[in-house]
Amino acid sequence: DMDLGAITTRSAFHAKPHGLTLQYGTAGFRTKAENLDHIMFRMGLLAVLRSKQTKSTIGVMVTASHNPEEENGVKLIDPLGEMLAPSWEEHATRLADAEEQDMQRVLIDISEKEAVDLQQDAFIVIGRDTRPSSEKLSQSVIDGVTVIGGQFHDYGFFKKTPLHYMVYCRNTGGQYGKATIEGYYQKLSKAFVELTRQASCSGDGYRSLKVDCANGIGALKLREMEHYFSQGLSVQLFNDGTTGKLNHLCGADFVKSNQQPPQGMEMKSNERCCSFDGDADRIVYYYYDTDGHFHLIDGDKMATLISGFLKELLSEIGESLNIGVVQTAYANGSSTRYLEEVMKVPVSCTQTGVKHLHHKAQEFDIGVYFEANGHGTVLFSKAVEMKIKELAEELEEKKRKAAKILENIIDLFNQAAGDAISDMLAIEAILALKGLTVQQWDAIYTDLPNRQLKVKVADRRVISTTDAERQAVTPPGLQEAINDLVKKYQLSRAFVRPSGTEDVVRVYAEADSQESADHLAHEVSLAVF
Ligand code: 16G
Ligand code: ZN
Repeated sequence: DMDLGAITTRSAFHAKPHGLTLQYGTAGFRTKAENLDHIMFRMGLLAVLRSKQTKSTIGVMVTASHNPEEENGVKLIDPLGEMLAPSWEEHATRLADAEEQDMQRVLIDISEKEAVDLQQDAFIVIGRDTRPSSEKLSQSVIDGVTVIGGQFHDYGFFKKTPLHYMVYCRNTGGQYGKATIEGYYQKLSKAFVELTRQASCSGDGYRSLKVDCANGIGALKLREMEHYFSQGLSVQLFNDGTTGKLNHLCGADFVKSNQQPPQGMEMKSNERCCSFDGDADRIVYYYYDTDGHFHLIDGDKMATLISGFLKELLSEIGESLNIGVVQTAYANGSSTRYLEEVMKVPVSCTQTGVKHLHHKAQEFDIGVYFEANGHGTVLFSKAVEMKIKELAEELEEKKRKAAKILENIIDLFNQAAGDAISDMLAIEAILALKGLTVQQWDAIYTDLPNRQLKVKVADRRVISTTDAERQAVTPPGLQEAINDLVKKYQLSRAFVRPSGTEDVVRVYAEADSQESADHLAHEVSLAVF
């Protein structure tokens, strides 16, 4: 049983700041690190209840990804490496908001509602990012886990992104690869090296890439695993955390939202470069052309490259497996048009946040999902995995070759959640196999000029949306105002949505010229007030 007395006593050491209310949002809880201690303790408690209920290992990750260094956050990872189930997000919010004297009641209530077997063992795995506040906060998680009788393993700071993968492996009996960091790195690298070997007859063989690590975890991870894949790719790291501040003027989020290169990186024209975000689950590519123009290659173009490549392989093996791409409202209009009209790939649109895309992608035999900001991966159904294994033994040479490539591609994509390194290796392998330069990849289609803005408002929750966030429902009149503004421009589109990670409203606009996109975004942001 739960020792409620002990929980209450411990909880006093993790007191909730008075009047603070927080919501479990798109990426868990996020706010200033100094306001998170009680949240961490309570999420430790909640993770144990979830573990008992699912009879599985649950993950707790302490990170605020691309947010400023002073902020932090926490999210729970469900048994198959997925984001926490929605009903439990509500429990998380309730538990976080409970005043000290109500905690016991809320805990009992959650246990009863979810029919948690309190006799059941619980096991929690914990990971954290490199923020200065993360270590102490993860101690508070552990405090919560242990006081309610859970066991745990702390993977420490350099092992964050694969935490999804670790949770998945522990719960699927290791059939998906060894549940160690080492095993994960090796599996990815082996698949990558085999693919580049298959490519070396066509491509230029040796490849190199510049990587901006946002002064975050990606640098540590790359340094650890580099030697496993160095036969196929040499990486040169920038913003590796030795001097700069996390996500400050660098990283995938900075590059994508400012549409400019990170500071601290030396770029020559036509050199292929990429940026991770601080926790290394996003990646964007870019280069300077010979005229000195900066070209960004975002998640949409990665999805296009990958799905095009997979479609070619499928036609070579002659299987009619269905492949689909999942995007969000932020996807550039040109990418959606290209995928649907030229590549004839079905495209779905979901709300922002990996869990929504992930869920939708599971509906396809092969589901490619990417947010424009560079979060994404590819999911393969069990049936596809089995079919491909069979075909890899096939006698006919062409089919067998294609199936072998697919086998490695399946190994390369992290099926539990996107990971910048796994995506990077997959992209590098595909470029090598297809013999494409970064310019040729970029030229698949031309992005519509676009602009993102954030607007501070008194209460961002007055804005609610529908149709995968493309239409505003409230406040009344807002959508009509946006419609009228959009009509003034060519090839235009705009939407607003409340952020799930910051106290702002986000505005997105695209149009036929940068000037029009900027104007439209500005006008829409005025309409939000
Ligand atoms: C979180 C989400 C990311 C999304 C972003 C949007 C995960 C793992 N991360 O970082 O997918 O793009 O939030 O932030 O789901 P926003 O709601 O502030 O625009
Ligand atoms: Zn991230």
